[in-house]
Amino acid sequence: MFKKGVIFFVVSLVAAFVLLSACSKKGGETIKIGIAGPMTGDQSKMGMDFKNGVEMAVENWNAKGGVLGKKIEMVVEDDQHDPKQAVAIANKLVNEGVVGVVGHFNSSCSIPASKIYLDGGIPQITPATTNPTFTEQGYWNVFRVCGRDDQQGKAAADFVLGNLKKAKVAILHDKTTYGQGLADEFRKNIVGKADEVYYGSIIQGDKDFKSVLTTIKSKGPEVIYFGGIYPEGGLLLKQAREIGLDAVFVSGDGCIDPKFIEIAGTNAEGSYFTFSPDPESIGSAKGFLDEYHKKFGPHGPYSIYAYDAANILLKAINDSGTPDGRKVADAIHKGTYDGALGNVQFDAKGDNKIAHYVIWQAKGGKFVQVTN
Ligand code: ABU
Repeated sequence: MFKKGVIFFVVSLVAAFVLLSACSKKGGETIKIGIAGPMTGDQSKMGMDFKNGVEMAVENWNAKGGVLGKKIEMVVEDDQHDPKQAVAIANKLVNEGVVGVVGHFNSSCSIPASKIYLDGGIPQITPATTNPTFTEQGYWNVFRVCGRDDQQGKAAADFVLGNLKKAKVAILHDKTTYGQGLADEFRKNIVGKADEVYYGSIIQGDKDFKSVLTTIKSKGPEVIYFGGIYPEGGLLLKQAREIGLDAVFVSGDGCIDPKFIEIAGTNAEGSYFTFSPDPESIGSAKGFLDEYHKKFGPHGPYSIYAYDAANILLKAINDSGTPDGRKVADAIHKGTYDGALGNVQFDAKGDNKIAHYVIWQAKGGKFVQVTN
């Protein structure tokens, strides 16, 4: 009994110390914001797109004097798309005294990290995490600028059934929170309307998918729907074509990056993807695109989302007049933000009220929006 009391006292003391030291760091010379994502490894293109988008927003704010009378400092951390590493860097960011975090990319990282940010009392805005669980946990501190996989999976199923009019479908995912979640949302929406000839998984990081693809080929699908990210998606498609599996390849936002085409080569041609509308057709995105292209070259799918996420966070710090995380999150909830993507407002859960999915296709070595 005594021992339990002592342990509780020590744990409380350590927690109070960590929180106090994070709070005192918030009162430093600069306002720190965290940027978290896969900065190295096979998904680092996404992390770099995040970093570039946030950097542009921060430079613009700093050019106008920063926020709360202080310069803004970026603290960039690499989660290597590994959930354990995501928790470790989330703790690091909280201890570093960041006022809020833009990140992570992967749902499997954003979800466990969100609890650390919640306990640390800071808001987290993800530009790209689409698994519904992220905003279904009842946390006050989570926001997403992008849409959700229940919307995205339905959009893909509607397209396969209504536009492609395909009836024999194979479904494959990478066993991640995002990949399996998205595949299951797609599956939910084709049940009773199409013939599911195969449902299965691959392992993220594997390079040879010919065995599973040979099994899928024997089932004669007209469509392969893949829930996963471009390193595996590009290879899957390339190897499918190599074994003569010519089903139409359909996937989600995790595959819509030039890296996918780089990996799949000309085999990418004709495949379909769900994603949000092309920023090139959004008037409010023009300034962002011009500046980004000049600074960094071509934008990635989520560069603009990271830019808007950073601006939303910085505007909320400015509007609330304090680095206090709870007050900043309240300001994000109450605010309406006219950014590069247009108007962004969040519902009570932290989801973007106006998120819309359209269909894109790989054509002539690039991605082209094909539906509205
Ligand atoms: N939404 C695309 C991939 C990121 C994620 O895991 O949600």
